[in-house]
Amino acid sequence: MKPKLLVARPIFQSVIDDLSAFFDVTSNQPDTPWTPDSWQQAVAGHDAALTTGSDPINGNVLGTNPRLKIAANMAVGYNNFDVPAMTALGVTATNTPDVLTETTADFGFALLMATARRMTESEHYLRAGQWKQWRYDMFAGAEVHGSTLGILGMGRIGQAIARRGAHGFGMNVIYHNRSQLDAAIEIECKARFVDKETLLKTADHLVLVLPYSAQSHHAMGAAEIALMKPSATLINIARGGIVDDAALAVALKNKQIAAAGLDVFEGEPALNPALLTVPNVVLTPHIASSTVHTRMAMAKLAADNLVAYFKAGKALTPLNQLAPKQVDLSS
Ligand code: 8YV
Repeated sequence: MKPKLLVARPIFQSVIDDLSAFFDVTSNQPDTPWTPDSWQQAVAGHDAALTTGSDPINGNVLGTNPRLKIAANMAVGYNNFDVPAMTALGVTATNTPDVLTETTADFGFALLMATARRMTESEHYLRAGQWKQWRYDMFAGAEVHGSTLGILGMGRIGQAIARRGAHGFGMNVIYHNRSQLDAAIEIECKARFVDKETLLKTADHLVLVLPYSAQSHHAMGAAEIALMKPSATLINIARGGIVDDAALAVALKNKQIAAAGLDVFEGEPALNPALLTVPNVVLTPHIASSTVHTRMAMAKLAADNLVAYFKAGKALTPLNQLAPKQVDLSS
């Protein structure tokens, strides 16, 4: 009997077709929204789940679904997983590292540029028919080339953004991270480690690329934003909750910082309504990894993790190291 797989959200049909060779697949291709209860019930009776960043695998879901052996997240971030609880119950967790690094860094840089150069604000003005004549100070933004790029969280995506800034735009790159990177990586990224306060005070453009956790919750709150330069921009492509969005909206309104570019939000897809009332913010709906090629690579890696687990007893990109759970497919 094939293992039973639940695919939580719509994905490429070709990936579903490939998975169907190995699994008895139940797929939410119509994208019916889950409630906590319906999600918990849906996972029940499945050996495996292919999840996205909004589908929780936590104590409640695990507690009522003893059959679950693996959850493969189609995302590099995995704050929707309670990995310690999964590990304790022998449930393998996987994510999709590497395949989205460069694409997400491209988007981070695009958002930085759109924010610094006020691209969406000026487009709205143009579309509203307000452009009557040229003016010397029209949508005058901040310089990108040669400026100081600050990166908070210097993992794979942070490093890819640093390379773009240093090598492509001649930026002076500084970063802060839980630990300082090896000298060879710092040299390659032309990036210099500084403490968080120096980072916030010095950056002309600050990009957040750190994982979300209890420790990083509101890592950028009112006090941290207050340390930034009035001319600075703040870019969040990491996770909602890292920035205190209410405090940011106030800071943008008061021009405490010049502008922000946000791809992720606290409580998304809902937004703090105050963010919609300030013009100096570029808002995108969590699309940093969204190119056709990269989303396909993410879906395939999530699928390959599932197949490898059941075929070879070991996932390709596991987040926890476990002996595979007894695979009993008789029921
Ligand atoms: C995902 C992301 O598309 O990989 C991540 O961590 O934030 C995005 O690339 C999103 O989480 C949906 O799974």
